[in-house]
Amino acid sequence: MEATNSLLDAAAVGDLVLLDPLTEESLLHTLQERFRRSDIYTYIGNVVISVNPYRSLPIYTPEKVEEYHNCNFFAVKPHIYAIADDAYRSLRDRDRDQCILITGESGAGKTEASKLVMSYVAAVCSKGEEVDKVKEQLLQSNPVLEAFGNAKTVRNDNSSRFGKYMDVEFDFKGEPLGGVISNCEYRSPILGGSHLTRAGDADPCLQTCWRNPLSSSYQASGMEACSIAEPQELQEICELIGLDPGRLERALCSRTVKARDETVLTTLSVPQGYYGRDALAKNIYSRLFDWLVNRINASIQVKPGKQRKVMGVLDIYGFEIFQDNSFEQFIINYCNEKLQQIFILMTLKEEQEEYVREGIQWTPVEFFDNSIICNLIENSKCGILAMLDEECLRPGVVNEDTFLTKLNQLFATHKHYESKETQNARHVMDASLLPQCFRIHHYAGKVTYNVTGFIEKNNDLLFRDLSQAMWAAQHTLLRSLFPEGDPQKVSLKLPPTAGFQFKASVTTLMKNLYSKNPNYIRCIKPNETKTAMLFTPELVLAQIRYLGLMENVRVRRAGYAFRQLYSPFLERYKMLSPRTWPRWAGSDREGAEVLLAELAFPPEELAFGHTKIFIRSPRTLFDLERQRQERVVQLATLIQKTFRGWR
Ligand code: AOV
Ligand code: MG
Repeated sequence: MEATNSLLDAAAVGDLVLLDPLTEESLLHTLQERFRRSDIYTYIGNVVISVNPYRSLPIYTPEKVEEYHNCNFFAVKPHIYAIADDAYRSLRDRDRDQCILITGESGAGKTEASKLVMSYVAAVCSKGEEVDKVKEQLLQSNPVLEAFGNAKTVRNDNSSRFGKYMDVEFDFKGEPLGGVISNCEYRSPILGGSHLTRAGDADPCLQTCWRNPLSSSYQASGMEACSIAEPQELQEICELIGLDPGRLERALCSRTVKARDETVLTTLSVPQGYYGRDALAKNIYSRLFDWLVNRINASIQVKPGKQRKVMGVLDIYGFEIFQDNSFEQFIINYCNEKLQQIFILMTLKEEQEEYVREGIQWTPVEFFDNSIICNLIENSKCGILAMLDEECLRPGVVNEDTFLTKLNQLFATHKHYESKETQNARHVMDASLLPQCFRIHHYAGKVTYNVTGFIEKNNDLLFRDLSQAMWAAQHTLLRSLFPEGDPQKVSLKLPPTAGFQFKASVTTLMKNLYSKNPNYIRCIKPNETKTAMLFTPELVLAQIRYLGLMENVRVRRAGYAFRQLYSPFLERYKMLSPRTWPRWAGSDREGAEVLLAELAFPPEELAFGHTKIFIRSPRTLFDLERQRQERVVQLATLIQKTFRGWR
């Protein structure tokens, strides 16, 4: 095992579970040192940490695929292929559905990682005309989705503007049958829209298509009502979609409001006009994208009724802490909080299952359970999202002040909630917490959210006049994207809020993930300038915190830090006892017992499972390894002497 091999070089430890002492500094130092040696992958148990090298490394060749194919996870250097191989074999041979969860901030390498996993699995599963066709379809769906769903941003030249979850389905032999893609709307339309309007932060091509025709379309008239500034552009759009320009102009500049039995047409103010236009652009784009995903799904879907095993790959963005955090960050961080929760639950569940399988006494160990934070956000009666929905549904003029006041009252004594008021009560002076903000103590750090815009973003409404105008267009595809625009189907019910929809899709996703065996890839971005092999410690340290890596190691260490099958264990350490060296005649387990009894480690440090030996702390393992190295030197000297004697 690499970690134990490099005892004398702690910085090169390949598995952070064995890091001793475990501190933020030692963790950071290890990652930096490994990165310097082009070892971009490091484990925490079977979690892979991947640091983006920003250059192509010769570690993804067919020879490498061969090296990792059917490898022993701990016998080779940490690599994303090792986790892919482990997951695939576990799916094929042990009939366990798998999921691969890839997290990290923008530009950290998540999408690249998901492609590496997919291509590895495609390379090692069987070949044949039919299978190759399926593989091709699955792999080729990605460029199509990227063409429509990715854009250049300041953070990443090829930034995914959508969260992606893909289930790849296999038959009992491990041959791919097809798959299902879910477009997890974490960024779009909520965030997807913002890149259409922020100049210099998005694909110029997208801006030309979606920004210009509408945005230069407005001007304030004397009544502060909006009107179209460039009728020519309106004309062009309408020619493209087959719609009467007058109809679109009306829908962009006014709104039909029903009051009792009367229908009143009111003109929109300039900000309302901008809002409507942006909502329309966002809706066209995101609905088109959903349509595309559905089309791809129709071609890769597996016939119902077939027995299948599933490998899910989740490529979503990680925790975000900016200077100014709004609804988008709140939503994204909520999702990450849920992923952390599922990580804790599943890791502990897995540990527990392994202990039961191995017949070992299980003593639960204290760890931080973040359910309290998840609950603060999602509790259906009094969570922050529920409070926001309540505010959005309140008739009359709504604003964020009452929403914030309510939260401040409700959570005045909550350990993970802070407001200006509670801060004062606690005599904590922090000028950064402004009156319109609240702060949540997430598992990964404290984030201050500014509530301005929460209500509008949560409502995320498309004026009915606009959807009706789109439905009236002759363009068949466009028309089909706005079914609610059919005047026959007018419903008085308000559409669900963005927060409500998001919570529902997170819940579905969590259920799906919880039914599978998890594998984690945590991606880290080493610098802000996309520079090859540059490692900025402060930046990486921030991500170590956001990704909760320290907590990650602690959870992994909750029980026993190290475990290994008896046979390789005995093979490695048998030289430490004359009773087991050079050969042990009994069973591997008995050999390990004899050996460890002789070395006199404290009994609580060890547990003997049915097939594996468990060692509680890294210190004991290192001690074992130190003794082994000393013995190797002794033996080498002895052999040299013996040879000299022969001469
Ligand atoms: P992301 O998916 O995490 O960001 P990407 O996977 O798109 O980030 O990676 C960003 C860029 O980093 C890629 O285009 C590559 O140039 C480089 N890169 C990433 N991983 C590797 C690797 N293993 N080897 C070499 N280069 C790599 V975002 O979708 O923005 O959240 O939204
Ligand atoms: Mg991406």
